[in-house]
Amino acid sequence: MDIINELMSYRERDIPYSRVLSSMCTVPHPVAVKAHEIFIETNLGDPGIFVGTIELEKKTIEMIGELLNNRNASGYICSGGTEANIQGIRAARNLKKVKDPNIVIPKSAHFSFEKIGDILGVEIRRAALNKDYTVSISDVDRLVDENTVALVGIAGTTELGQVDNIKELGKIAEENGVFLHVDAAFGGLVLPFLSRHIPFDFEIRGVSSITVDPHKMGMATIPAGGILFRDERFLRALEVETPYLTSKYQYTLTGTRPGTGVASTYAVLKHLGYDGMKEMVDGCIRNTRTLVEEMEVLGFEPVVEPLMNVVSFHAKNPEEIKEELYRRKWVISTIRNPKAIRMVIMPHVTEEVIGSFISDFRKIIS
Ligand code: 0PR
Repeated sequence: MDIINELMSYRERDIPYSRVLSSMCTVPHPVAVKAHEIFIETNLGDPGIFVGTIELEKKTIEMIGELLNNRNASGYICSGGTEANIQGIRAARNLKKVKDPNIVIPKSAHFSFEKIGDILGVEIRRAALNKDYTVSISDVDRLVDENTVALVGIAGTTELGQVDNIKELGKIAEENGVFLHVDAAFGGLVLPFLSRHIPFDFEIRGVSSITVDPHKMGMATIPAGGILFRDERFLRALEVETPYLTSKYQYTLTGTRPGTGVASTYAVLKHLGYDGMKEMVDGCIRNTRTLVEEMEVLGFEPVVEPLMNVVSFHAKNPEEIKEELYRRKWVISTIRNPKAIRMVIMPHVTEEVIGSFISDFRKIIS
């Protein structure tokens, strides 16, 4: 057992999630861990062997599709939001063939779009933001031209949890004959469970693809990202031939890929059901409110009133606060524009965690 002890000694140096208020990942649900174990050796890169696992993936996509108002959505469980965004844009680029393709994304988009520009050779045009940090629709309109293959809207921005006006983006997409990819890596498993209806998914006609990551608010084991397309045509646009495998074509970005994400995603959604997921999301929203109230008492105002469980607070010296907290073994993050400290209130950030965080926070600002 020497090796195990050695491994443990490394693992023990990791910071436990109970001290982490900066992450969009969380402790997986116990049923996800169980599912992960059962599927540990599966490889969806060769679906002719893992016949049951690929069937389970179809059911999982159907379940998520239903949540996102499209039972007929097609897609797959991938390594995360980065891969999902790459594949969404790659499908759009392959379907609308132009010589110098560009995409129009909000300035608030996740840094995975930097990689997309580089890998796919599409020009990235960044649209300005409104005062509330949602994308300016008029600026998107200004940036679209005949070489635009896709627009991107964000449903749950990484820094503020803000949701772009996807309805209006959908109209521009339809008017210009371009695709609309919605990055709901985080919000995709939050928004369907909020009491307030915020349209962002396939219910909007112009939406062609959605990124939604079970390894964020789906409490699945890492890696479990998701890309869903309105219909199968998009998957066909991603296919390459795989002559010697059990399947003739492959639409995924990676070859060998785990079935663990599929199983753990399915297990959590099935086990908790709609009501259980709503309860989990409600809890995170409640805790976010508690945190905001406590921070306001200490003189820190949120940059925008949080829609979901991501919140940033204006701060004069965000980096100093972050470092001081890190010394006390708390992890938060910072944003640069505007200068603010950022927190994500995942299921592991309980009321108790918030209480002890605030008590330490008070000490460092006094
Ligand atoms: N789209 C959005 C809106 C995201 O917020 C993220 C990740 C991605 C795409 C990319 O997803 P993957 O990282 O799964 O490829 N947002 C988090 C972030 O950058 C990822 C993260 C998670 C970072 C946990 C740190 C961490 O501890 O903040």
